[in-house]
Amino acid sequence: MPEASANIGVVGLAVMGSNLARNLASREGNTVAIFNRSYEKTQGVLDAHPEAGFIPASTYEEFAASLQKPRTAIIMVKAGAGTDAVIQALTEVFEPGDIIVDGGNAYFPDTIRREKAVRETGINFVGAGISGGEEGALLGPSIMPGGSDESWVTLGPILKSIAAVAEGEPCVTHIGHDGAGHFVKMVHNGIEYADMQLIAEAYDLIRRGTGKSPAEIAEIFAEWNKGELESYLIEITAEVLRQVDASTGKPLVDVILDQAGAKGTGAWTVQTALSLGVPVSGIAEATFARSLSSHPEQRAVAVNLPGPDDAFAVTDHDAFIEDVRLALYASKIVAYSQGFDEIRAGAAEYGWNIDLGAVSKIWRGGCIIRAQFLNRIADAYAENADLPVLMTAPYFADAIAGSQASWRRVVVAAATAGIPAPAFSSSLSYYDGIRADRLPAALVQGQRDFFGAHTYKRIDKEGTFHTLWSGDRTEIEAEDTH
Ligand code: NBP
Repeated sequence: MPEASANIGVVGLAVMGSNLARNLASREGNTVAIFNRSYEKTQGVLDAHPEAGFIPASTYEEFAASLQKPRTAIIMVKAGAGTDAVIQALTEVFEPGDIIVDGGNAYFPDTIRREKAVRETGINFVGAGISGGEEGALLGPSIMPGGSDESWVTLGPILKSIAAVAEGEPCVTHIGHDGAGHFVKMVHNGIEYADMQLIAEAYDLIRRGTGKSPAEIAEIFAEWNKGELESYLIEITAEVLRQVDASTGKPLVDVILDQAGAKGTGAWTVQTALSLGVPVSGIAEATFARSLSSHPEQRAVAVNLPGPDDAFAVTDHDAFIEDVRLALYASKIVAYSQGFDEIRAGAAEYGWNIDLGAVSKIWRGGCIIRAQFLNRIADAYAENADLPVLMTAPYFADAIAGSQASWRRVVVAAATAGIPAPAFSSSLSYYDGIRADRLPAALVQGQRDFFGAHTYKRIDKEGTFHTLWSGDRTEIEAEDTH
């Protein structure tokens, strides 16, 4: 058995695990034990990175023996059955007080279940969302750990040592207990879906409205990246649009099949929001837009459906592009506002004490949605930690006030031209809905009472009421039994 000389271990040495292990090994004070189900991968990582000083293990027993107590291991394997298999194996060789971290993309209810089961053995289980992909894992990701306060004491310094740093602060914070970290990572991904869809709609509108080439639009995005939209996603959009396909000489974006894939975190965000009753319409539309794109058999039969007669002709290109920029900014504010709303609702439902300002700060570096903009969110929550609607914070309310005329023009232009802009238009509808003094929900309540005696409340007196629709149509006070 090896000497217990590693302070941290990594299980699972595919792309994410091997990069995370190298990141850990590169930080002072860390000695990293590594294990992979099939030993070839372990050998491959050892051979490729002798400088890392890894301590390899070929069995779970050897792996446990190589770790100092409390033993701390980060699992980076395929989410699902693989994660359960590794947890089972580790609980057999670890002891009470040790810490098992799942750094994969687990669905948060699984993390809640696993934490509960592992806790019974006296071992700590931490579900940690890790964002930033391959490069983030190697150079510094944004990390969203859940789990117990006890495990954070040991884990905190290790995770801080490998996380991205934004404005001098490590992009990691203890999000909350059990599944809180994976919940927040899930919503992060949902916001990412919305942000990407909004950018894609902006590109499409500019291209079809002005006839500019992808390379020209890349320059517009590069310019936008110097202002309030500055973000990793805007930056890489310019790179993607600039790319020329080597085999055809065409813009790469024109030869990529227009069917967007998804690994499911957007769907989880929307499903969870539906269960919590939180309207994350921007994230939902972005998720559905990917689904719509990925049904070629439907698109093939629908392609001949009529659109508007007139061609889309924008006369003032510069003014239109500025309108699209502002529409993108306003819609983005809505998407983030909705995402934070979901985190707030999740925290209330599951009893997590989540600091929303801290969440926005750890997303400033390392992750896919990293952006300047997140500082403004942190400011908003610093001002009022219980802000019920993020976009009502003065900075965002002013930003929308300055954008809304453009936003409305863009949504009108898209609808008139027959160009799909589901995220732009649903964000605007959400904005108009949430700010409405009165909504037609009153009529919906009337309809519900008519066909199902679901009852309604009145604006002018307490109580629950039902109208005798099939009788003399008088109103009676009623208990809501439905
Ligand atoms: P994969 O998701 O491709 O998983 C491959 C790894 O899982 C290999 O090490 C494999 O071992 C191991 N594994 C499997 Br499959 N079943 C196992 C089992 N029953 N017991 C033990 N090990 C098992 O790796 P990845 O792409 O590096 O991703 C790792 C995690 O990180 C995933 O949860 C993924 O969702 C997440 N991820 C996150 C990001 C991000 O940006 N945060 C990006 C990509 C992935 P083997 O070599 O023996 O087959």
